[in-house]
Parts: sequence; C-alpha cells; structure tokens
Amino acid sequence: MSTTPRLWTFRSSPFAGKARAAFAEKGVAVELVEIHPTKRPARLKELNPVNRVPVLELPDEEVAIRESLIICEWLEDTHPNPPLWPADPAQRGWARGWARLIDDTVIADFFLGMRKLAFGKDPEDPDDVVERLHGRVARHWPRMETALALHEGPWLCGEQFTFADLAALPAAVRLPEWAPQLQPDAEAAPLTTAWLEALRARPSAAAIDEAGAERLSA
Ligand SMILES: N[C@@H](CCC(=O)N[C@@H](CS)C(=O)NCC(=O)O)C(=O)O
Repeated sequence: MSTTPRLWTFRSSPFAGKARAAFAEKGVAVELVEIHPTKRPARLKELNPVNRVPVLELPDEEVAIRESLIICEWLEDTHPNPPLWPADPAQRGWARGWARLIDDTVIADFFLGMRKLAFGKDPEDPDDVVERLHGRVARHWPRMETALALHEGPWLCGEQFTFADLAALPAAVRLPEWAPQLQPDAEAAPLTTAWLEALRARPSAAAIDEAGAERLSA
C-alpha cells in the first residue's frame, strides 16, 4: 500500500491546480488521480459529497480532505517548512481572508465563465452569462492593486510568498493563454501585472499543467 497521499484532480481545474502547486511549493510528493470533468467516477462522491475536486485521500486514514484551502492547511500543519502562512496572527488572518476572496472573485468568475464556454451553459443561465462573469473580472483588479500596495510587494504579504498568492496562480497561468483580454491593464494596475508575472515565474507554476497518470472516469 502506497504511503503517498492521492490528490483527485483534473488538469483544467483551478482549485485542484492550486492544490497541485501547493504540494510543489512544499516539496511534498503526491499521486495525482486524474478524472474526466464531465464523467466523474462514483468514488469521487464517496470522498467528497458535492462531487468536486480537489479532494485528498490520505494513506492509513479513513477520512479524506476536501476544499483546496483546507488541503493547503493540512500541508502547512504536516509540512511546516517552508511556511506558507505568515507567523504573525494578524497578518495570517489578513492573508487567509485574501486567499478566500481571490477564490470567490477572480477564480470563480474567470474559470466559471471558461467552464460555461467549454461545456455549455446551464438551462437557467441568461444568454450572456459568460460576458457577465467575465465582465466582473475587471472589477477585481483595482482591489488587488490596493492590497498589493499595502506591503509594497512583491507578494501580498511583502517578502513572504503565502497561500494567498498561490490562490491566484491558476489564473496567472491561464489568463494569457485563455482570455488575454481579461488581464489587468499594465498602466492602471502595475502591481497586479507584476504580481501575475512573478506568479507565472515560480517553479510551482508547472504544476498547473500537470495531469495525473492514473485516469478514472465513470
Ligand atoms: N471551494 C472548492 C471549489 C471546488 C470546485 O469548485 N471544483 C470544481 C473544479 S475547479 C468542480 O469540481 N466543480 C464541479 C461542480 O461544480 O459540479 C475548493 O476550493 O476546493
């Protein structure tokens, strides 16, 4: 029986991509279980009742861990170095809040729009749902710019790279490839532009394109 944790994932998923990159940042080995996004194996729902990736199966444990940010917390608890949350409680709380906000805004609007483009709209969606979702992305950049100005970069918490930055890594990699028109304007948002570029330059960015060797589908 393998002692390596197994991460359920698919290559284009931003939340699974973030978890893959978190393992790379920590230098922790992980087996990727690649699923087909529209033909999910029944086992996924047993591990995560809402049938989403990522979910982490741990050897010798009867529980699995769902939610990308919680998988990051498990990594921090079990592999404290390098630390990916600030040591100071106030800074840590601020960084956790930003990690959540990036998930709920930049990632949700950009990738949900891409998913509807690739796999089709839901019956209840308005005709212009993709334009609406993608139209919201531009509204998030001024907020990022203000947050990045607080510690004078290069990262949200200054010199320390944290999970808050990592939350944006999937968007940093996919925006130029998939929707360059949604990128921030370099003059209006120079800090955000430099931050996205710095994210793409991290070695862990390669994990965004990683797909599991083991492929499961329904
Ligand atoms: N908040 C969750 C979001 C997970 C999520 O939405 N995963 C997507 C792939 S990126 C998914 O599996 N969606 C399937 C669905 O919504 O049915 C996390 O951070 O892990």
